[in-house]
Amino acid sequence: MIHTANTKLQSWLDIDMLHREWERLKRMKLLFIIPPQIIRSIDGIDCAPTVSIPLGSLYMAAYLRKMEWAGEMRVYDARLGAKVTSYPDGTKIFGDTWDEVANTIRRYGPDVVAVSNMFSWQIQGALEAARISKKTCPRAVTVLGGPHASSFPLKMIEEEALDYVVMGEGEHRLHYLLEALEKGEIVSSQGILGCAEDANLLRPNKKAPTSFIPNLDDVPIPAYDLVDMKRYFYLQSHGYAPRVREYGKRAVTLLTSRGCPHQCVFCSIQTTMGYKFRHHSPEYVKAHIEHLIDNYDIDYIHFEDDNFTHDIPRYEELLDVLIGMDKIIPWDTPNGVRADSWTLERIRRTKRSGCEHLCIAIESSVQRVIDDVVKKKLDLSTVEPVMQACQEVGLPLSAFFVLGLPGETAAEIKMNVDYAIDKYRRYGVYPTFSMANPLPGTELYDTVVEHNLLHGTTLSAPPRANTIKTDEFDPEYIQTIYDYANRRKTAITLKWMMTNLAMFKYFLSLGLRNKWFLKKILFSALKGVRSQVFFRQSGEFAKRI
Ligand code: B12
Ligand code: SF4
Repeated sequence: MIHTANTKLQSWLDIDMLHREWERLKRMKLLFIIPPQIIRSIDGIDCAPTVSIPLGSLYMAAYLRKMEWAGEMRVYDARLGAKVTSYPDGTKIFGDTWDEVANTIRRYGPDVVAVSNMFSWQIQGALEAARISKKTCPRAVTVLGGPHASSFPLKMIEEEALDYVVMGEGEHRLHYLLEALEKGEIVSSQGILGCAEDANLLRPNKKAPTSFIPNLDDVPIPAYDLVDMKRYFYLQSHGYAPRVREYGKRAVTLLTSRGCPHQCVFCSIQTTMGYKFRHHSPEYVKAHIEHLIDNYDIDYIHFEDDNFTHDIPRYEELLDVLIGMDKIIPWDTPNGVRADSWTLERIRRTKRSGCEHLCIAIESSVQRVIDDVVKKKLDLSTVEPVMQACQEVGLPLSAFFVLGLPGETAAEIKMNVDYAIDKYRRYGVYPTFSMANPLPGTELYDTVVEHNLLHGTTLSAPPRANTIKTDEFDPEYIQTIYDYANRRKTAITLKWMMTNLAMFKYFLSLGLRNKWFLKKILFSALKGVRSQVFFRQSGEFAKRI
């Protein structure tokens, strides 16, 4: 009797298990892919590869969970393999090899592959990942998203290996797409292109053709549990961090808002994140930070909002949150914040809340250039008092300057560099110079294309590439002035390192552990020394500036 009952129970359990297994097999499988990084070189030196937590994919995954999407998902960051492979065609990648990428896709057998691409200059890697996916798993639907896809959707949808291109924020769009695919419905929604005709659904606004999530708190805290956070911290503290100020800490990037209402000519943020400044509530930010401390023991935050200090009352509320935390977490703003809107008291509170380094975006020391060329809303007269105040409070400050925008005169570019160096001498404001880069989706890009100002053929060139020529200056001049700026900066850096032994030791230990980092440092130092010598010797060269 007992035996029969047990057998019945057993077979009932088995049926239940089989049923569950069947249900599991029926569930859609989604694979997020962050492709290996393509290594490009400038002046014969390879750009150092970097690794960072893939926030975009983790936000989308968290949103799918919140919406109780019934499928199964995995995040595959192919960069985490952290090795370099060279291919016969001369390309080099960092992370897993393309064969390993194919094997991972094959093993998981996804129904949908969601490829993420953050930088235009890395788009080839994203397209290759989609092609490999089509080859290894032809039935899987491929989707591409990220800033480049948002700027060039029509170009991207021409790619055979891509079934869909998603523009702008992906959380609600990916959810909609997955549900439509599951139900076998026709996909028709603004910002999702399955073919060129879907562009008809876009808004007429060229720069921000999609709508954006109105209430950011609707997006839950990123699904960090889907990635190996320890691996990111490990690689970041071994020289693969994009930001060097981390001192090997467990640092994270945090965004408390998205979008920016300004329209600087070189900035492409509106295409992905829109003009409207939208922010999380202070409660959300507090919960996010606490989640990261409790689960991942983080000890450093990079606030990378597009315009972190745009809304001053909300910034003050954020400071209240940071000051009120059980433990003060050190933070910085490596993406740059507004150079105005600061008072001595605000800077004091900023420091008290844990800020270890502020970075302001000045761009040019010439008001005409700021107004007419950069088109940034900034009153230059407000900047110097901020420098003085930071010096008084003892808050380290750095500043961004951009060199070589069409419309600038050669003299103005030189004035910009001299201003930056002068401000370092007087207030210790560390300068960061960039060459203007026509990012897809920007006014600068349109100007460069329209007036044929492109030097060479490389649009979406890697950072530090010199791509613009005008009647006023040629790329050689920009290179000269850039080298001049960096020559003067090298002296500053060396002095700074000597007075900061801890930093010097840290750089040295990173260099010993990571050949990319070592190369980068040696290259910068050599370039600095080379231009010191070169500038002294070559009267002709020196005359140009
Ligand atoms: C943080 C940051 C960095 C950090 C990254 C660290 C990190 N933890 O990720 C670092 C320091 C590496 C960095 C460096 C640079 N950056 Co940056 N960076 C950013 C920033 C401010 C935030 C990135 C982020 O986390 N966004 C948040 C998530 C939610 O957004 P997301 O990744 O775009 O994903 C969303 C959508 O794009 C979409 N989506 C993304 N992938 C997919 C995939 C699918 C399938 C779908 C459906 C949707 C989808 O949905 C996501 C959720 O909404 C962005 C601006 C921004 N607000 O995004 C610039 C940005 C990405 N950077 C930019 C640039 C230009 C650079 C530099 C080239 C600057 C320079 N001259 O040095 C360098 C490149 C360095 C390198 N090695 O390649 C540009 C890229 C433009 C472009 N077309 O290339 C951006 C857009 C800023 C801008 N103003 O234009 N950056
Ligand atoms: S550079 Fe900064 S201020 Fe200018 S549009 Fe971009 S995010 Fe806004």
